[in-house]
Amino acid sequence: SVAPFDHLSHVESTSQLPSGAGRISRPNAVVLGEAIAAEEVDLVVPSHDFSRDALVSSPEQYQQMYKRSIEDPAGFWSEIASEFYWKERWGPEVCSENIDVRKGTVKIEWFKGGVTNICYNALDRNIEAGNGDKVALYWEGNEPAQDGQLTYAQLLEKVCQLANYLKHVGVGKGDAVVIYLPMLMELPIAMLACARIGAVHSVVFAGFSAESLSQRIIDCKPKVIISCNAVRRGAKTIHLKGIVDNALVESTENGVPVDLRLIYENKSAMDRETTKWQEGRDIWWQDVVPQYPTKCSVEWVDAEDPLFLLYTSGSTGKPKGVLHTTGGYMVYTATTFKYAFDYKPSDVYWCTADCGWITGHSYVTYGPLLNGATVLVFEGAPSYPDAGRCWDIVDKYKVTIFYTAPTLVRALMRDGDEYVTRYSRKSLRVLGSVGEPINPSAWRWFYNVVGDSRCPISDTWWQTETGGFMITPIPGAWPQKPGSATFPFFGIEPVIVDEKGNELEGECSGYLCIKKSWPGAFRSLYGDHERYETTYFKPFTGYYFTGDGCSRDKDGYHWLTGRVDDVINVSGHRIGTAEVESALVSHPQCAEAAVVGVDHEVKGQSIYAFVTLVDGVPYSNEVRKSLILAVRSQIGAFAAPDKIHWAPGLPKTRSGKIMRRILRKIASRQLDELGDTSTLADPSVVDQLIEVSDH
Ligand code: 6R9
Repeated sequence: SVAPFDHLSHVESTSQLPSGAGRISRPNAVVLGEAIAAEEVDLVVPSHDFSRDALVSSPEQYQQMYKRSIEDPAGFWSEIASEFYWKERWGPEVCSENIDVRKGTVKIEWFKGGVTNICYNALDRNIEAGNGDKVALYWEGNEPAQDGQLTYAQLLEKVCQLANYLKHVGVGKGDAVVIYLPMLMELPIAMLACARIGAVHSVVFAGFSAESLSQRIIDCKPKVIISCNAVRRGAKTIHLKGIVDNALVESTENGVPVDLRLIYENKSAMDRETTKWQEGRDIWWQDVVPQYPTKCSVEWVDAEDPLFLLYTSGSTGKPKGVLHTTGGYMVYTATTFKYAFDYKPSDVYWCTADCGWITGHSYVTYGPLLNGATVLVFEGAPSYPDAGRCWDIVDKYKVTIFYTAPTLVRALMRDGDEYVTRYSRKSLRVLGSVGEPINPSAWRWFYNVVGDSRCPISDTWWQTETGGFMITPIPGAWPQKPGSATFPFFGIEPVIVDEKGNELEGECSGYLCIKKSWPGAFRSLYGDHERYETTYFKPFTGYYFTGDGCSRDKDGYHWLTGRVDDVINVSGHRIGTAEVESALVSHPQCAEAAVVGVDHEVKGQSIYAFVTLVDGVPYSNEVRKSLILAVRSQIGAFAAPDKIHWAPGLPKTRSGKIMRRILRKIASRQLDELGDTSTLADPSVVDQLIEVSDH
């Protein structure tokens, strides 16, 4: 069915009613603007005012657009693509694809034959439309007093200077450039400069170890690496240049020396005198780039020419180089940004993700700038100097759209409401969540406390591989349910299948797959198309397999349950780790929880939960019992954890993802198989956990 909204016809007209009349006949629905009680199973209905001004104002309107996008994808996407500048228009076939391995090689192409440039569309096009003096980037440093800004015209000049330099040193179309930078404005500048000259950027998150960096360098063989000498994060100084040096020793030994290292002098963290330097090979950005002209001609590229590689970890083996191309990615990131955040030209948008992850690619750099938006880039840590920093920044820049991860929401929730309520936050209009399922209690806190029960939350489900949002609320269009990513974006046909690949209908739960391609889909894994097919298109033939579990409720809402590799099977009951975690975290004394499965003789697997309690609550048997009771009462006795392991901290990547691989090893006491822990935000957490479990 292309009409996931039929069942909601009873709320379709709320946006036409006078303000306040949106309270629909369901007793458990609230209008946007009302606080939500912790246990309410609810629909949060958009207010009259929000819907009236929204790009998509009603379920009906969404339905019409969605239907069109599925029935006539070529027409739907061509119309949108026509809003961009194309040197040459694409050919007659807007999309050609084969995602069925039985029919041959998997191949996805959008706007083939079209010739364009994403940097031109993000900058020059917006300047020509009269937005040259609009702020493109605000920058807030690690210390509250450090800041800066660039208008669209100024940003273009900076991008052109770097693009000219790169061309001068021999970087051309199709060449790889590795970028290892923190959240300085130079990071999006470097991405855009590569795009302008047709070079392929590969941003490596500046929290990765030398070993991870060298692995990526060896794989993509860049002509240049762009980095900086050091960065301050919170109270720490991190010597990035030293990490680059070590990575390059390793890559050189593996036959991949990188002869040119362009290093930005990040003065607030470290000056050049104290930076270890090799004359001739290392070049200071500030010494060369500003000498180049502020205009740089555009390298026009085919829609299917590569734009970037971004490495992401699989469950096994070396990191995969996810390859995105130009035209489809451009159209898709711009469109998803616009609708999922109900973008208005007056918005000030802040996404807390780092450009080292896909969220920073699509929703710090490309999606917002393609819309001519004002984007805030934040270098620091959200809890420095204290837990109120985010709201201080929101007030300082009058941020209207705030997009973050559930892990940050839960951390801030744990620090207490006063850090939030001390600030006005009046400018906020729309909130966003990404990276993992947001548990309903964190959703409610985000909604009630941060958003003052005024701002809809776009819980955007998507992946590095998908390029942009796949399942996401469109605020203003439909009622939300705390914890649900709601409905598919335009052009996306999600299906839920069972183990055998049969599509399930109605209320169901299973593996989430996608039918047909979409413009932002990745086109390959760099240098390993076979792995691309095996990982994503072979598990369920005829579909793209996401690796996520998902259920659909009776109203058609989608509930992501986490990676299927994190699903636990206890006595034949399939239990999502996220479900158990959500139950644990709903306990008032639980700050955070991570659940893994361990082998069990009788039950197949049993549930093992790592739990961090709220600051000041003593760890006791009483609390342990009441935590188990919370799971029993919210899910069922079968889901009760067999073991609760007190965790002073959880092993997380710097992007906030819990590394369950490590927890599984600790839970099953395979301590000599912990593997690489260098990408953890705080590797010492692991030792603490092992110590605790010895008691
Ligand atoms: C964008 C990003 C992808 C995996 C994905 C899923 C999880 C992301 C989510 C979500 C539930 C959401 N995920 N967003 N789960 N609700 N709103 O995070 O990309 O780093 O590749 O991770 O993250 O499990 O499969 P990536």
